[in-house]
Amino acid sequence: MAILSVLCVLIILVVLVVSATFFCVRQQSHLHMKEKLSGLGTDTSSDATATYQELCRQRMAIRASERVERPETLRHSRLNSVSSQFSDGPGAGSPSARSSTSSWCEEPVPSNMDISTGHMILSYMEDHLKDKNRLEREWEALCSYQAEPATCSVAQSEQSTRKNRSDAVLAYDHSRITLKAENNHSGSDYINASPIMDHDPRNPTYIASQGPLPSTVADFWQMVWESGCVVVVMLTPVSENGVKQCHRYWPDEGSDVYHFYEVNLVSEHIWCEDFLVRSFYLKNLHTNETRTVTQFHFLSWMDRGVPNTARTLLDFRRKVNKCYRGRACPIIVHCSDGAGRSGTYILIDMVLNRMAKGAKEIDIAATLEHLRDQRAGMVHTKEQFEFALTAVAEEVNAILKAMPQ
Ligand SMILES: *[C@@H]1O[C@H](CO)[C@@H](O)[C@H](O)[C@H]1NC(C)=O
Ligand SMILES: *[C@@H]1O[C@H](CO)[C@@H](O)[C@H](O)[C@H]1NC(C)=O
Ligand SMILES: CC(=O)N[C@H]1CO[C@H](CO)[C@@H](O)[C@@H]1O
Repeated sequence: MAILSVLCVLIILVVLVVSATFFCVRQQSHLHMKEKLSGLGTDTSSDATATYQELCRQRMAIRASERVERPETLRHSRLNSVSSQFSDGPGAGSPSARSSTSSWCEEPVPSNMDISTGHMILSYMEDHLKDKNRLEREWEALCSYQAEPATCSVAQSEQSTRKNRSDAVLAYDHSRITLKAENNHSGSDYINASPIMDHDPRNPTYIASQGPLPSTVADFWQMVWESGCVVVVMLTPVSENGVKQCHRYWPDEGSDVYHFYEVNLVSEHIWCEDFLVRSFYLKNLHTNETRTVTQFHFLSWMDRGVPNTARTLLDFRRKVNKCYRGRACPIIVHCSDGAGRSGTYILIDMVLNRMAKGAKEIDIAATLEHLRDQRAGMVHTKEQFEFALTAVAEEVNAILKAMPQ
């Protein structure tokens, strides 16, 4: 009996101490928050933004006829007439493909976040960004991180060699996308692409893939088909200073057939200088089944670099996720090698999604190690890692600002 009451008293004491600590931490992060808000506020609301929006409005006016269509609309009402509605050149689209409004707008910031979590994350980010040594140390530790297991015997086999764009990023044996053998085009189930899991170990949230080579375009569409993918995120220009980054794996206009996948370019909509959206109608010629695939193409992110502003990439991400709307299929993310820019994008998206789902603790470095367990070389440079931190902080800041006070 005595032991029991002592235990009870102890438990009550522990609970009291824990809540007191939590309260203090909260108070502190509120303070941090105030500073942070004033700090970040300056770089988002300048004339640069106005100029940028004006530029986009102008673009939009020119390309008003090319607005991207909602995939549902396509599936339900355009199924029979898809081949008649390519809208490639300005003004060339059929009237039914046009949308009445054409003003450029940034995707609104979602406002579903636990406010104290937001504040804690912001001060965590702030500490990282202020203390360059801390960032340096963290990056060094990440550089020496060894994924285990890390064998790539299939990727290195003679059959697969010509399917790798670079030998720096290969798919691990334990974490690679396998193409269905019965559909095999090239006598191999290998493609340089890795499933990336978040929480659910059976269903990948993303597929990180290298940009297709001329010889792997059919494999790429096979992967799109077999994974049930409806959204593709492309983060590289087709070529950069004359260096090929990715084969143009879609038709310039009309349709092309890759092995037995027919791809129709339905629309191409330029949102702004930095990115555009294409809508494809994909048909499996063996079964006659069809699907709409939307490709979001970010144009101004160079190999081993970072985007010009976090704001643009964040708006791009919101548009991707609005189109995706929490479906069950993985999002295919690719750049050239499918690891540097792709890893940075996935890191940002994964962290922000976890936060939106109410995660109380976010460790970006640990999240990156989790990504590197699944694909080699995710996030190539310290600048890219720092960019991911900045982008997360900026989005949290925007979400907090958008919340009712
Ligand atoms: C691919 O298909 C061919 C016949 O169509 C077959 O001989 C070969 O074994 C298949 N390859 C794989 C990896 O399943
Ligand atoms: C697919 O469509 C074509 C032409 O409409 C038809 O000849 C073929 O039998 C269809 N195949 C299947 C598997 O339904
Ligand atoms: C390890 C490996 O097979 N690497 C090859 C992947 O493909 C590229 C381009 O074809 C080759 O240069 C690599 O040697």
